[in-house]
This record gives sequence, C-alpha cells and structure tokens, in this order.
Amino acid sequence: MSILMDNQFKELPPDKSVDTKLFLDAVSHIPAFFDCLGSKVFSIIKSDINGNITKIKGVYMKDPAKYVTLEDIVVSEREAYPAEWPKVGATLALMWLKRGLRFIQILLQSLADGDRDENNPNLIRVNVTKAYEQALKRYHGWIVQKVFNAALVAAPYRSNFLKALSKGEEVKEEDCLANVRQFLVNYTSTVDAIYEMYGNLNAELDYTV
Ligand code: 0SG
Repeated sequence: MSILMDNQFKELPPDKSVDTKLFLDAVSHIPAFFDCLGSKVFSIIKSDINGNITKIKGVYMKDPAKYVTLEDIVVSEREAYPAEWPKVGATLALMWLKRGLRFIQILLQSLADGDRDENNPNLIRVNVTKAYEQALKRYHGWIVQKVFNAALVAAPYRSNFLKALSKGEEVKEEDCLANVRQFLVNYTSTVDAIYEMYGNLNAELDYTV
C-alpha cells in the first residue's frame, strides 16, 4: 500500500472547518517520510516541520475541547496576544506549516499532471522548482534559497521518489500516480481551507526568513 493512501486526510465538512485532532493525526506522518529521501539536507526541513506540528499540538493539548478546529486556535490566540498576533504561537507555526503543505501539494500535483524535463525524465527538479517558486520562494532570503538549491541537487530520482511513496514496493508508475491523485482530493481542500482561513482572518504575513 502507499504511504499516501495509509495517511489520507479526511473530507472537510460543508463549512470547511478543519478539525484540529484529525489534522494533527494526518500531518504527524509527514516528518518520517523525509527519512526515506536519503540526504541529510532533508533533516533541516524535517525538523522545521516537526517543530511546527509540535507547537500546534502543544496548544491543542492544553484544552482540546476549546480548540476543536484550527480556526478556534488562531482566533483564540488573536484575543490572547493582540500585540504580537499573528506572529505568535500556533498561529505562526500553522502559517509556516501550511506553506510546507502547499509545497508538497504542488509537487505531487505536478508529478500527477506529468510535468517533466524531457531531457532528464527521471529527475523531479522541474516539479520541485515549480512547487518552490509557487509556495515558498517569496518567503525566503538568499541564505535559505541556498538551502533550497542544496535540497534540489539532493532530490531523489523520480523512480525512487515514487517507490518511497509506495513504501519501498515496486508499484507501477500509473498505480502510484493514481494514489497520488486520490490523496490530493482531501489534502488539497484542507490546505486551501487553511489558506482561506488565514486570508479571512487577515493572519497572513509576508516577511522573509
Ligand atoms: C523531494 C524533494 C524535496 C525538495 C525540498 C525542497 C524544499 C525547500 C527547502 C527549503 C529549506 C527550508 C529550511 C527551513 C526554513 C525555515 O527557516 C523556514 C521558516 O521557518 C519558520 O520560521 C519556522 O517554521 C517557525 O517555527 S514555529 O513553529 O516556531 O513557528 C518560526 O521559527 C519561523 C520564524 O518566525 S519569526 O520568528 O521570524 O517570526 N521554513 C520554511 O520555509 C518551511 C519549509 C518547508 C519545506 C517543505 C518541504 C517539503 C518537501 C516534501 C517532500 C516530499
């Protein structure tokens, strides 16, 4: 079975609220995936994403009944820290986490759509670069962009990446991409809903790191 199919995101309710516990359960499987990618450069990204998840979980665990949805957390922090918000607590962690999730979404979508470098069909650099330019680059100064360049060089071959998504099993490319497309349905709606919530609450910031 595929990692993606084992860790599907749940369908959102009509009001598009994102259940905090279900979201944390779903994203908690992402960091371990970086271990399959080989290079140590991915450990920086893994620890960044892990830090975001730990921070959101820390707030949620203080009062699960109060923080049923991600929006409950963000709104509650807006009231608790009016001077610092949104650059504070789980609001900040989720702001960054959603960018990483958007990166993954665009990367997977690009693979599913068949975007390829015809001269190097077994590389995923065009897909990774597309995801980076759309999801992250504008938030990165030149030092972090250099980290991206290192990650790009260390990016796995397309065949190895698809194999890692299939938990190391030899699966036909078309079957793996069918799983990717299936996974993307609820995943994309969840990421979109978080972006929409940040837009509606005016919680998005545009600084670079
Ligand atoms: C398969 C090939 C994959 C290639 C992957 C390339 C990915 C791009 C590489 C970019 C390298 C990013 C390295 C980390 C950068 C971090 O500095 C930034 C900003 O981090 C935030 O900074 C923290 O996340 C915040 O943490 S918090 O939880 O405590 O709130 C906070 O510290 C904040 C600073 O805030 S301030 O104090 O200034 O207000 N992080 C990112 O850019 C996110 C990177 C996500 C990459 C996702 C890649 C997924 C790859 C998946 C492959 C399947």
